[in-house]
Amino acid sequence: MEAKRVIPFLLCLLTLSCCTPKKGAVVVEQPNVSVPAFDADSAYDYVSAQVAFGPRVTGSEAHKVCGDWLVAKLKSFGAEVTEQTADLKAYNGDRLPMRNIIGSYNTATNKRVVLCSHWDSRPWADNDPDVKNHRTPIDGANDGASGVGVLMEIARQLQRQQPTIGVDIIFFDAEDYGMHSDELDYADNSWCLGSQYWARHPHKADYMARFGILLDMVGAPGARFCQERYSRRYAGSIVDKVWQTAHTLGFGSYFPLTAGNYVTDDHLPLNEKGRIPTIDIIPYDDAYGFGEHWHTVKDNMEWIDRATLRAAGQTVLHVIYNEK
Ligand code: AHN
Ligand code: ZN
Repeated sequence: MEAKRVIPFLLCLLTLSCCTPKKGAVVVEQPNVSVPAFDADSAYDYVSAQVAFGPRVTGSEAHKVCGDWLVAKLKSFGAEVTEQTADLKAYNGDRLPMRNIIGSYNTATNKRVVLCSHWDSRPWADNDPDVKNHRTPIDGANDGASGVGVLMEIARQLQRQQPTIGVDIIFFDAEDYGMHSDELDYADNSWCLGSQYWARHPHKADYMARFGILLDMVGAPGARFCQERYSRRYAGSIVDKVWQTAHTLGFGSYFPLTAGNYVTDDHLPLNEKGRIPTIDIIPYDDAYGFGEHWHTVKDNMEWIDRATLRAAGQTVLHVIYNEK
């Protein structure tokens, strides 16, 4: 049933049960929460603005300029912005001036939810069918910019209408500097360096959140966000809540109720070190992997579809505004 028909139906039921409570019956109040409409054009523009800076490879000039833009934009959307910087080393010895960017809303409450994405882009197109591209940096329109674009639009909405809970939007750096696929050595732990750092050093002492939602590659047409396995293991009830919400809103085709695979991503340090139950909305499918454009020079604006951004963004907005 679509939302338009579900709501009057539920209201009818509520009126019937609320007006004539049986003696001793528990009356559950269901105030009608209004959820803002996610503007997919706006999210799309935030994706393309990031891509226009050039590849946001950690330590590059484009990375610095884009980071400044993200900070300024979050501030303009009324967030309290915290920046975390650290000098990290990549698995291959490259110096990584890490910069995590955190935008916080409604800091007075400790009923909090984390929304996160990585904002760096991969330094190499090492999955490209043409080996000549294996050292070329990618646009990362989907892999990186899409999740951040959706969260920027959510930030804009949070300023316009405050939900009951507090929200921390975290843009993690240095997610995608993981081991190049041509390397023969095995490098343990080369991915997700920014989120690993944050899990060890949260931006506030003793920081805790009810749960977290990671958005990764949420822009490709027809994306299928199978239920990622670590998410089910560590945050099964949040997976259920988010997928159910998506289905209620009519986005069921993007959110199949089937298990995906285990994906090493920024939600892992939050679950394992930070003890925050965190899910990953990511389009991994055993048949197609992350999609043919993944870590190739094709990961550009041509792979960004407003309908997918909306499916992810509107679903997350509903979850946030329904949190009490
Ligand atoms: C690995 O390929 C190890 N993890 C996938 C996580 C990822 C990469 N997300 C974006 N790029
Ligand atoms: Zn990647």
